[in-house]
Amino acid sequence: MSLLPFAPPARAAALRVAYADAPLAEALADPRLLAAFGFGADAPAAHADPRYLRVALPAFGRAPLECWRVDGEVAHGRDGDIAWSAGDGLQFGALEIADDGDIETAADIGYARLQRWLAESDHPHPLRIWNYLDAITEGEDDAERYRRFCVGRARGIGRELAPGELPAATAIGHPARTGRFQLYWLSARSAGTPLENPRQVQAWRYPRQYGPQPPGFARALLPASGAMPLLLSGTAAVVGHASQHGDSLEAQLDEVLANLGSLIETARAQRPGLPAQPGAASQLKVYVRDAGALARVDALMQARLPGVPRIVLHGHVCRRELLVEIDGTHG
Ligand code: 3EB
Repeated sequence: MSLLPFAPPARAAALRVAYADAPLAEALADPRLLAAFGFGADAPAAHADPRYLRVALPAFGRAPLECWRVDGEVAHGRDGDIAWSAGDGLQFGALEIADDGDIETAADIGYARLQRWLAESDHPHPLRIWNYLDAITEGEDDAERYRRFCVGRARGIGRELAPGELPAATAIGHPARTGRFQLYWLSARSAGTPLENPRQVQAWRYPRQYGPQPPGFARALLPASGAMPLLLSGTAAVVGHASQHGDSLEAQLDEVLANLGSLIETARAQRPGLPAQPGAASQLKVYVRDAGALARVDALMQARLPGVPRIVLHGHVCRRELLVEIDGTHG
């Protein structure tokens, strides 16, 4: 055994995201798998292994598994209602809260639990958070469920987050009722850098017309480790703070792609090694409001970004007029 005079240099956390056409058991057999996600009704609903999570949004075609892998052995377990895994300076966690119609309370409970978990964790920095909830645009004006969700989320967090601590995020509605608010996240030992989009108003500065509580998320997050991809928040056809292009799905999709391009450009100012365009090293999840438009959106994505792995899902964006949203990873 050698006695090192200094601790070896900390290796940078490496997360690799891939969409894999592999059976779940094969993915879970990999000791470096941090998490695997199934989508739609064909995916297994649950698994004893806490690294597996199903997102019940219907998929266009047979969705692959989304696999997160790290460079190193992964530990995993359950702590009450939280399923978790950790390795290589990164932690995955997932939580579900019953939602009997009061999404404000469900979000409050979920985020209070998440804050407690992070505060006690050795991976205290949330880099990326996903929220899936029922009937996201049901209810009028400030009673709309997404707006109530934003109020409950802020109350559960319990303090104002500084712009420098905002995670990247997604909030999407289930087209069919599940009775559950699903919350999952990627957190890290090291904080990352939240990024904003120069084409968009910061979400946390949205004007009052969008609800009493502006949503607390950054448009993207650049992890501290150069071996990790850029984490892109749910991105819609919002320019400034306003939804664009009325009911033109194609124009909205092109605006979303312009927003993603702008985020990539912003990230490249700090990390020039990131690819300039979405490509084979990107993974995009495309959420489409109308089931009847799934095939068209898939074809448009194939035409615009033929080499980019994608999963097309039936899900509702948090403003009624928004027909499509994309999140993902890049680089
Ligand atoms: C938007 O640009 C679209 O409330 O966590 C995208 C990503 C959106 C995250 C959230 C909301 C959230 O405002 C909506």
